[in-house]
Parts: sequence; C-alpha cells; structure tokens
Amino acid sequence: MAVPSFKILYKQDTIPKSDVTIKAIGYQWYWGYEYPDENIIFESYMIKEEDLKENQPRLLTVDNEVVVPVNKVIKVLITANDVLHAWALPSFGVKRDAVPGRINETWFKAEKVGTYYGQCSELCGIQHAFMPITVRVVTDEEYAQWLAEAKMKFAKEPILQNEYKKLASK
Ligand SMILES: [Cu+2]
Repeated sequence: MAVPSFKILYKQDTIPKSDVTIKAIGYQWYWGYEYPDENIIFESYMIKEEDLKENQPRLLTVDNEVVVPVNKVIKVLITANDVLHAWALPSFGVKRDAVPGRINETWFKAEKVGTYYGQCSELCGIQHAFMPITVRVVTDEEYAQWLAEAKMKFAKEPILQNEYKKLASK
C-alpha cells in the first residue's frame, strides 16, 4: 500500500472544532457510515476482484467511499455493531478500536486531495481482510456536489431515496 508522505495534524486526545462529522460502524464484514448532520447513511462493501475496474486496487476498493473535503477537520465517531473491529487509516495516522456499545472519537485533516485506503485492523472473523476503508478527499466544490447527491441517494428517509432512483432512471 502506497502511503503518501505529507504532514498531518493529529492528536488523539483533543478534537478541534470539526467541519464535518462522520460515524463509522463496523459490521461483520463491511463498514457502515453516517453523516449525522446531513441525514446520510450508507454501507461500504469491498468490490470483488472480478468486478474491479482498471487501476482499482484489489482488496481496498469499495462500492461507496467516504467523501470528505480537503483541509477540513473531520471528526470520526467509531463504533461496532457486532464484534470488535478497528477503523484504521495509516495515511492520516488514524487508528481507533470499534467497540460495540461504545463510541470512540478521532479526527483527521487531509491536506491533499486523493483516495486513501485503510483496513479493519482488529481480527474480527473470517472475512476480516475484506472490509477495507476508502476515503476520497475532494475539493470544497466537489464535496458540495457529492453532498447534494448523497443527501438523496443515501438519505435516511426512504422516500428521498425513491425520489433519487426515479431521477436517476430518467
Ligand atoms: Cu472488522
């Protein structure tokens, strides 16, 4: 895994005022994500090898990536639904246990746009190695665009998701 070398602001104990909050929930064997302030909820599954497109790394590519804006403080709330998992993103110096019934917090601030990969780093069962973490860091404009679509596509309210499907099928 290529780890880009760039400076990250990282201190586990103090979480600065965050611009975006995301919640990561470990399941056997995938990650679920919520953007609690945006009413967004989705699941993130690894893409199987036979379904990868060109240049997509095996074991690390997911169907729905976490998308965050560059140069912003991202707070991550981390928990698990079933057994212990761990949300780890080495490029950002982030690694926190995902514990059922508890919420751990961390944060990061990515200073370069790009796609960053991590993996569950707690042995959580036979498919432990197949629940990657993929974060796409984008510009403010791209984030606003993604957010507008995600608010329908991944809406907590099923009625909005249905509207999205209708629009998308036109
Ligand atoms: Cu896991």
